[in-house]
Amino acid sequence: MKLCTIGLGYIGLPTSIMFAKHNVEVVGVDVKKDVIDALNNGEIHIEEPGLQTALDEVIAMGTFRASITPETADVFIIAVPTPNNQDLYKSCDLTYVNSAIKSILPYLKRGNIIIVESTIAPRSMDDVIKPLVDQTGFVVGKDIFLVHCPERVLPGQIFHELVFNNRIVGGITPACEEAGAIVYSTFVKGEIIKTDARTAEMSKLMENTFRDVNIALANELANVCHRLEINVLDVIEMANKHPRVNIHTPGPGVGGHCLAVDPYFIVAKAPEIAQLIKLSRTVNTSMPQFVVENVNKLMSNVEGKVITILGLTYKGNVDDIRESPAIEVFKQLQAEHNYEVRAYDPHVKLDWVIQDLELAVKDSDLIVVLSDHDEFKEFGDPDFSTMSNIRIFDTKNVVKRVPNYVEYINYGNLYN
Ligand code: SAJ
Repeated sequence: MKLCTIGLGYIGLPTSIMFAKHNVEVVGVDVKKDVIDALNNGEIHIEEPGLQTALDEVIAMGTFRASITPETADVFIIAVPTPNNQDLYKSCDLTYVNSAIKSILPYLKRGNIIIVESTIAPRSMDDVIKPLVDQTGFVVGKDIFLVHCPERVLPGQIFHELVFNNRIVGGITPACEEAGAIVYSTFVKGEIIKTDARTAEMSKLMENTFRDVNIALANELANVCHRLEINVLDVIEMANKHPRVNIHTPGPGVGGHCLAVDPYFIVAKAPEIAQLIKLSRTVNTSMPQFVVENVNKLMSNVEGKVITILGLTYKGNVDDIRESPAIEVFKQLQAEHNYEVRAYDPHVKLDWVIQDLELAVKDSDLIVVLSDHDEFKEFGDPDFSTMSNIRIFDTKNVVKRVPNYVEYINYGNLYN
């Protein structure tokens, strides 16, 4: 089997490498020349546990190479981004998917399988993507097998989840479902569930929407408890002792290219019906403001004006800052006059991000923890005594051990 993957980002690259590890000949295609060159030189451009070792392995096996142009293959996988449009309900922007599909059309042969892994709005396969393939004259379900197989892996655990998660294979026709299932049986050990394309599209979107709505509930609860001076973290711990309750964890907001994006795809298709989904987005996008208001309160009674943010990524142990609420908090705090806002994140290599923790906290008046990196769990180092006011505001409840001279504040005791 030969596979041509379009898009070598957080999903396309690990997926390509996984197939290559299983002796599939893989050509990974991306529009970014620097990414292609780096990969062909054996260097990865994203952080993901196990990715570098796996790339080394498939390069040594000779089963993976990167290229700027697609080529003929048996299977094509589309794994390009689907951002929100800048319209009223932030609908699904299929520009990259459409151009990826168009880029492979000249290379199609009878018997080819095209799999869209990108997250897409409900009905996109039937209403937008199939018509593009129809233009070739090939008959979908007979000559070409068109499938939506949404990616559902968790960044940080991609290699494990690629193999062990269940896989939804949504075909335009039953023959397409069968063809797609065979492709994934190469390495998937979870169940391979066959269905139609529109059920696959909607179930993927609902997985992330379920999580977003649940996090919104936790964030709203944090707000209510703060107003009523109740320890929200204790409330959640206690309520979750009930066998059928699982309140999620409140935080500075919801980020990443999935939960902060996908629910809008449903809302945009049925805005007058999807009220709860819409409201949950509003609650979650309001959380950076909640953090900033509380930072202002904490800073109101100190002389100094230096704030150090720990963690800029949308969640712990990744390098991804897309839609990160931490970035939003950083921007809002910077916009407030008078503050000197510093950022420290060992996973984010940007010139304005300080890489030395002691330097970042020196003379600082408040540390605000916004990502739950493992590095923040235990602070043996650095010596916080260099701070002017020794206080930590931990929005992720991640810091488990701080020196006893540090005042530690989280959502549970913020109202004190
Ligand atoms: N978060 C909270 N409270 C929680 C859980 C998460 O505030 O209780 C925040 C995180 O800090 C982060 C955001 O939510 O900002 C999203 O993080 P996540 O770990 O829930 O999910 P993602 O975006 O990294 O990956 C999700 C996963 N979907 C589900 O768990 C249903 C993953 O399986 C999908 O493959 C991925 O979206 C995707 O690509 O769609």
